[in-house]
Amino acid sequence: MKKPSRKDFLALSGKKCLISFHSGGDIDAVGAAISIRRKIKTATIVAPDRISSSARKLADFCGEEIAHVEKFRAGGGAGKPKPGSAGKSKSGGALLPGASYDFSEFEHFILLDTNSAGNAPLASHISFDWVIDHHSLRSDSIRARHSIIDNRMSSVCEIVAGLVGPADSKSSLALLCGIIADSYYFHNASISTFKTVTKLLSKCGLEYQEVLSFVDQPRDVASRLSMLEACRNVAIVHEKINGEDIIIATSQAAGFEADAAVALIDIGADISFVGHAGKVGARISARMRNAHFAKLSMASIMSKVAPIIGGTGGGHVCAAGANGTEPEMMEFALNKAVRLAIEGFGKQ
Ligand SMILES: [Mn+2]
Repeated sequence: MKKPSRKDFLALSGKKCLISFHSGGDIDAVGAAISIRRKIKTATIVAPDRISSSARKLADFCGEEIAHVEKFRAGGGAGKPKPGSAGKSKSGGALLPGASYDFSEFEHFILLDTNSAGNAPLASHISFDWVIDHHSLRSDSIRARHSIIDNRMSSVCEIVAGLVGPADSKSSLALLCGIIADSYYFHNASISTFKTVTKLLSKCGLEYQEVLSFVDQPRDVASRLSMLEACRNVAIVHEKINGEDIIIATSQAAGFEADAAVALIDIGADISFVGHAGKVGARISARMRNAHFAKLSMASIMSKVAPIIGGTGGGHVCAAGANGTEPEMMEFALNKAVRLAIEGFGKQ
């Protein structure tokens, strides 16, 4: 399939487009959505559920409305949402199981920052014709007519910056925020990332420190509680492999498992696996310190572990995830992930 071009993308101008992203929209997903909406003025951003506090601050600053999915519920929607109100309703703005939704007013559907049907709740109601993402392909990848999936990119914002560029200063700011956050403050960046960032920074009209204030939002209380809870429940494996000390931390959290996995790396683990066993679903987040780059891939471990929890997994070398439908298998899946990581190190 031919990679879509800037011209293909700009052909969406004037069309009724729906822009969405993965569950728990972060500043990369929402930043890219804002930037595209400012280019395609006839587009609407629809969040499948809650968005992060930093994403909400960015959307409010840019004056961008992020619509609730509730607005599109067939037979009695919640009415027009206020700007930046996504995630503030009783249901958290999330899709309700069993409810039907009417998105027939839209001609095109754009999915950002994920290619996995399991991670994009709207994929069960919508057939996305555009998928733009920087995660590796998964076995439940959505096959869109136009798809740009490049896991060498730091962020979906970097891909969007290269594809269409920013429409204005706020669009530049939105793209910058996503790149800074998802490159983990340029830990995972290329020369081209820095070139893009220089252009965006000169266009956004703000100093770098001011841009950082959007990315460095105090975390949601629920996220902080989850990180602390993950620390309390942590199981530690310390192995000496080929003369090297390897610390692997595993834990379970009530949510925000990606934040918890990052927190465990920050306090000393080389690799972390944090699971969330919910009432109906199971998710695992895997993280690895950059120092072990190229030795082992978290994406590959997650794709092998995912079938245990009845789902799919993938991502990047240092950051990956899995989701499935069998939470009761979580303990077993986490143990398997640890075994695969140790085996992987042993093979070096
Ligand atoms: Mn991203």
